Amino acid sequence: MTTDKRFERTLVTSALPYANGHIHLGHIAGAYLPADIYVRYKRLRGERVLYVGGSDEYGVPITLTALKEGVTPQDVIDRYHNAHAAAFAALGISYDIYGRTSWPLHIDTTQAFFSKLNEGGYVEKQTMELWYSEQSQRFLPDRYVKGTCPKCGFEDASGDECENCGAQYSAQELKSPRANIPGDNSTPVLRDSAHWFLRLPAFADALKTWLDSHPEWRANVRGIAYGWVNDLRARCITRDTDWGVPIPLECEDIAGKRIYVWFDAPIGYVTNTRQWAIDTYGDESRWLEWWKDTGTRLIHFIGKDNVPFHAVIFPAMLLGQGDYVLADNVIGNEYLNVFNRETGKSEKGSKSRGNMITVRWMLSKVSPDALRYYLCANAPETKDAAFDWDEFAARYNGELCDVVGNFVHRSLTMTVKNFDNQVPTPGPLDDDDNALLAFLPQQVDAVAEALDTFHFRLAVERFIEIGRRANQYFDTKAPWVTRKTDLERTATTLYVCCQVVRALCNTSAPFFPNAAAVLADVIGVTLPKGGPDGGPDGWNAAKELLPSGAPLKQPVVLFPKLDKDQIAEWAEAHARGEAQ
Ligand code: B3M
Ligand code: ZN
Repeated sequence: MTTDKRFERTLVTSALPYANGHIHLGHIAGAYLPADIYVRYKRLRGERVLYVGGSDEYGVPITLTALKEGVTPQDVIDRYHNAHAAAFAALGISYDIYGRTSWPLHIDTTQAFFSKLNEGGYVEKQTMELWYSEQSQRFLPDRYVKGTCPKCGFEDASGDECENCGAQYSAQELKSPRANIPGDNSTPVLRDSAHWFLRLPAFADALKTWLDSHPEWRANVRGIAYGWVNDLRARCITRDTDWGVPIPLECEDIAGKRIYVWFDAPIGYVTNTRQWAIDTYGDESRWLEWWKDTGTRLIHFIGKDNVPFHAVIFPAMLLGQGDYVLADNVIGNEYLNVFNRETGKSEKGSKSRGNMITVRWMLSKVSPDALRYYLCANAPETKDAAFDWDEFAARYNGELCDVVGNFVHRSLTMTVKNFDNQVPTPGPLDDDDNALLAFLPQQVDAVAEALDTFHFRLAVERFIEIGRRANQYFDTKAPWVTRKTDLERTATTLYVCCQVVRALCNTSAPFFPNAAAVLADVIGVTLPKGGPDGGPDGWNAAKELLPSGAPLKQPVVLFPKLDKDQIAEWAEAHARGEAQ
């Protein structure tokens, strides 16, 4: 079958978004919705699964935001952490814990990681030349300095990386540097600063062996990972800043320095698992099996830009601990761009263009299920995709509403009305009936196969296909006609339709949790919750038949159609930059 018997439990993580701006649809399509669908599916199967997320609350951009706004970094992270948690909850992203890297427990986890690597000889001190502002009397890490990119000439490049061409370079290479602090655009000077580096080359062989053992990963992720592993260098894991986890060393050189955000952020997955064990069981040791028992299958869901950290650097950090599991898969998604109706072209979502659509804005207009449908059906799995209002309306209205919603509604309405609010008793089954009843369990397995292999677009397409086949059947059998002439035939047709509705109910739950819950109530089935301790199998229950005589409630519209004029209005508001 589809489930891997080697594993006793699945630990799923989604990238920790920076608490420095609102969650937008690009984030959701990449790291969050696919993970949530996967986790809900696993829970429904009754498998043990834990879903860990949280906010990434350190890093230089957060202190820059605070400086610009004249507030503290704590104010910034509180604001966005709360907004993130609310946006995820509204969309039904069902974390078992949504943590924070500013938690005191995270200092403990991060420092333990650092110390263990240091003791193993994997950390080395190097003195490097960095830009220093004499006016502000401070070093200028990352975006605190701007200048001209040495590779492409872009004039707004950061200290060690160009946002325009992606080039990475050392500080001295940056041309025409200037401080980038409110009130300080002075020309900085180069000064020596001591920093600590992770000796990545020491892990090259182990990383290669591990990557070689996973030919099943997506090609994009493997390509990026091998590119890095074949060219490993020691990487700086500290910064000149006071906003970050303190460096657990006793020497003068650590003054004014903290651990680099990309070192502590993935450790946040571990911290949040520890906190979850404390909150759930009052027993911290319950986190250990999820990270250290080889029966755990660890899966990271991320956007493409985070691949090096999850497929190379964090695994090296885990290897250096000696007793952690490594990821069994890293699902790196491409980007969701934004379709511009004026130019007829897709463009990158960006703050300065004002073309981003935040989750909170979008969910003030449309239902979570509608948004989940479009972002899954149009997921940027193997290539970039784009958010396009017309396509959004066409696909949601034309597929989820017209195919699945309409089938469920018309068959349940006819059944309830003509058969006393019960699943009818069928007469003899003909070839059409048998064909559809045989198709259902096959298609439930086909949806499962797509989910097990992380093909979410295909999975939801196969789900819609159940509705398509059922509508063809309904039209062929025309129960609204036979009702007047042949009640037994009508009963048989609607009995078969009830079985389709039952299959749609359970299989829809990972994708459309709200509609699934409503429908389950109407047809009187239970959708097991599942979770970290496992539970009954509610996925294969989709293949069980609803017995004749089972009570049915009055159906409700599962997927209300979106109005064309309304869509046009929202699209215009978006074009005016109001969707931020
Ligand atoms: N915060 C970058 C991002 O949000 C970073 C991810 C951390 S995952 C441990 O894309
Ligand atoms: Zn450049």
